Amino acid sequence: MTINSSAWQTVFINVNLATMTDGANSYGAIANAALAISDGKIAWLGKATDLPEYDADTVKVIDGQGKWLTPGLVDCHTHLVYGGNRANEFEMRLQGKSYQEIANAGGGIVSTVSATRKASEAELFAAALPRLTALHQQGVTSIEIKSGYGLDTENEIKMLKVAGQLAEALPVTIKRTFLGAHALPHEYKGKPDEYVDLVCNEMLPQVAKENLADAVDVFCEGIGFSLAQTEQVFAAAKNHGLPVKIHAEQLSNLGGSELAAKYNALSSDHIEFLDEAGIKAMKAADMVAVLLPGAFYFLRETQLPPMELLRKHQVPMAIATDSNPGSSPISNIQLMLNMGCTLFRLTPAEALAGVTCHGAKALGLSNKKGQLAVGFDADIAMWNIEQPAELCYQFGVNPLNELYVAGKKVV
Ligand code: DI6
Ligand code: FE
Repeated sequence: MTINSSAWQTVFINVNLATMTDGANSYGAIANAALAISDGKIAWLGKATDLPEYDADTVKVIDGQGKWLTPGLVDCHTHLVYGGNRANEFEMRLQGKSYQEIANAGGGIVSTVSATRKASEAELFAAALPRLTALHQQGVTSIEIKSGYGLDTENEIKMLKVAGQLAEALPVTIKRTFLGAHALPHEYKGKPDEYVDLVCNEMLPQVAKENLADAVDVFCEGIGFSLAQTEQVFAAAKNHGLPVKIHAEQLSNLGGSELAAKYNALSSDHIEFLDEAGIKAMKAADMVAVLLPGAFYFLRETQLPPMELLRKHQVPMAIATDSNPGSSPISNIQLMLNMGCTLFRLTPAEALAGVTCHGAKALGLSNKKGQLAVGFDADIAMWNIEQPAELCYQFGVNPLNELYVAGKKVV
């Protein structure tokens, strides 16, 4: 292959690379490396001793002084646009009430729905921006944001528009997910099928028409939507050419992951109660298992996701914050890396793959994000660390040194 170094704009020298091109098997590390960028893409990478000649007068040279580069991080599951907060429910849970009891008593998701409906676009934007900024400052360059606290056409669209505005405000790639089937709004109490009809026949067509979502999600759970209702939403999504994903097997096993596999879903998320049949179906459908240790921690769950079986069947595991007001009020990706290891017993390489290559796959971005590889987007984090495991080992001190998006320095 001939290398056209005259097209390079930037070259990193004196760096170590965690390329994350080997899945969760290893960091894909290259020590004493260099990396070149051309037109926002990675144009070359390898051992420093193999670096082709380039014109140091026209290329910007960045001396990394031995720091590590990883792909920009991916947070593939968040609900970070919402009104209000639920600290009151946190107190109730500390006094012994369960998440389900609070939801059944009219709290939970629907209490955030009231606050979100009341908030203007500007107010929702102002509340979400610090959460997104915090993640971005920790190296996140791609993120998913779900709707699901509007639960009517107008307010679901309002949330998705705010998610779009966030993408204008910060140099972060934002994938939007329509989660109209998140909970039953109070005005449809006792009429879940009518609500699902509204989701399928009014909300989803409008969202698709206005191009406001990249995917469709359903909360398939005893306190959410049944398997049959979930399938109705998936069928409607398919009609509109939108990929699906699912909140499944979080509190019980309804078989949501297997259903999602039938629809070639991008991912099944939470999955503490997932069984081997579901795992096999996910593998056959090339899905990602998205683990959300923040929700597991915050709800003080005890049922661990089936990591051993996921490994055995080589289902790629992503990790995400699930940033939301009820079950994971957390906008900290480093904490998730740490919890992925301490709570879910992932190896640091598995955890890092979870927020890079596998997180990107969960968003349908596996061919351009989440790896340091030639032709991939030059979304690159530079870290003040001596070894990649440090990213999972500590939190509280931000090891991010610099962040690049499409080859431009943004932090
Ligand atoms: N599972 C979750 O973890 C979030 N949504 C869902 O379906 C929690 C949403 C909330 O409690 O506000
Ligand atoms: Fe969630």
